[in-house]
Amino acid sequence: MKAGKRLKGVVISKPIVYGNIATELLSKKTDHTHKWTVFLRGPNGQDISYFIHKVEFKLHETFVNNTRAFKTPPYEVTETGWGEFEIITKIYFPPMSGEKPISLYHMLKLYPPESQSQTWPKGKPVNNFFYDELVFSEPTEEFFEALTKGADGPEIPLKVSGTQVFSLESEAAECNRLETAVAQVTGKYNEYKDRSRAAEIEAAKLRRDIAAIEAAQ
Ligand code: SLL
Repeated sequence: MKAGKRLKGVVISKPIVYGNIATELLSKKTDHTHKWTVFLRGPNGQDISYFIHKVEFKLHETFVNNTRAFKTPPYEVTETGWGEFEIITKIYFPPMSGEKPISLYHMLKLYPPESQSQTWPKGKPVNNFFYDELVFSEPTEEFFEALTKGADGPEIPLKVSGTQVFSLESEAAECNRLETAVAQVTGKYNEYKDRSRAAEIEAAKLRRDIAAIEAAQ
């Protein structure tokens, strides 16, 4: 194995889930209104540390020591606070990977969606999670080894359960929804195309009629 040699044509992607969960503080001793946790993890809750060197969460500058770094899981920060802001999660990969760090931008959510704010049960957590994939294009041989050896079991769970809100099942349902939408759009497109053709034929006929009338005058 030659250090740093990249594997041509090889692409490996690793699923991740990141985001935050927040609960309202019911007894407010300070101006802090919520307790929240921002995290990065595998969609199945599985270990992702075998291809990660370090994770940094950059919080709003109103927080003490606002950059929090973790070399081992869990990659998460729990805090209390009073406001929503953007958190930058910077993922560093092992030096032998030659990969640049990746930054994820996440809006910390403390409040339920506007449309549900009236009916939201007191104390019910607010979730704002995202599924994403880290894509490694032409990894180094050493990183390839690490990426493929470390995986423990399926990377996305089959079914939705508890906090595992992304699953193969939900992915398939999403694909179905997209296919239905594409079919609807294609149907509408064809319908308009037919109508537009009919209108063009009609317009051509009218132009001919007008020319004939003009010629007859
Ligand atoms: C806002 N633009 O005004 C945002 C900023 C900052 C939130 C939100 C600090 C907590 C602490 C905290 O919650 N900052 O004092 O430790 O809503």
